[in-house]
Amino acid sequence: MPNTLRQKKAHELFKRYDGNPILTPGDWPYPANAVFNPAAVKLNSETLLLVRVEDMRGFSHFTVARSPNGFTDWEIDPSPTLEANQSSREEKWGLEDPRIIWLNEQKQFAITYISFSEGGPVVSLAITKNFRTFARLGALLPPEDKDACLLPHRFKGRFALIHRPIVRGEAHIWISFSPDLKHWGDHRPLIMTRAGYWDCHRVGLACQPIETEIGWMMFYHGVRITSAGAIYRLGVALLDLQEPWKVLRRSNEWILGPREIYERVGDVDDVVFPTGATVHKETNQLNLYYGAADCTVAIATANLSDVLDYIMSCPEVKQ
Ligand code: BMA
Repeated sequence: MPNTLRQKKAHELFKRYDGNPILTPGDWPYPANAVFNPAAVKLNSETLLLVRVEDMRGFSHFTVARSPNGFTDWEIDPSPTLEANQSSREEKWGLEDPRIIWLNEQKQFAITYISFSEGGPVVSLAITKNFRTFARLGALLPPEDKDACLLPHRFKGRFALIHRPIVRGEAHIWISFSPDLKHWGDHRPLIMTRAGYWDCHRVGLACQPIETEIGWMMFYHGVRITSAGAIYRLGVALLDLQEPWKVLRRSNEWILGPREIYERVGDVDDVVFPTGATVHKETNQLNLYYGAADCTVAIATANLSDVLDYIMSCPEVKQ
């Protein structure tokens, strides 16, 4: 049963916060060119963002920003929280686009992020209990690969990683499996680009997948390249809860796209790029954190049941 009288349309699901953008380079305690594409997690009654910060050389690192309500009063670490080890070839050109999940078995947070190596972007993993000290577990798969997140537990004995390798120049979302978080295999395509649609050129995971009663709610970004450049928009799919390599539903329409000036104009125009979300059970609210035009952090909120109703109205996927 829909929870509202009229089911919301794709573009009505998310409401942008009036105070957007919530974090800008001007808020930063040290010089920064851009602050964007943050991972998000709830930690002790606070919202913690691990924000990608681009320095004045064009290299990125991560800095923690904490807020009591997820919207305002951000307390930003005074210096970078997690930086690239630039003497390693793997991290030579910085760290980008983190996603966070809680690993049930390890009882630690897992951060999947991109190390920009000399050979291209690689998916890397670090774990932490407190976002102060981190254990780096290294690169998981060879370049070129981006937009990755682990799922929080094993499936039939194996961990699962959603990621976006470039294969023969094509950019589809894949899922891979590992017995130990180190050796990855059984790679399978999950969500493919769609000729003609808004997501025809590239797709990639957006925020961490969200576990619901009816499946994993998986937001993803889709790219169309136009004569004026690329447009990054957001879509949603539903993965099977026990067998997440099965896609159950996928939206035909995008649900959030560049519209406001802070999304339309920046270092890279026309980009909404969600990389983190928090779910607030008391209010059934989903807070989606996204990079806007590769410059600032913005937030849009949705009612979780509205999104689920919407996904269930989307076409079933035949695999
Ligand atoms: C993607 C990533 C993101 C970036 C986006 C838009 O490929 O590199 O970090 O926000 O492009 O420029």
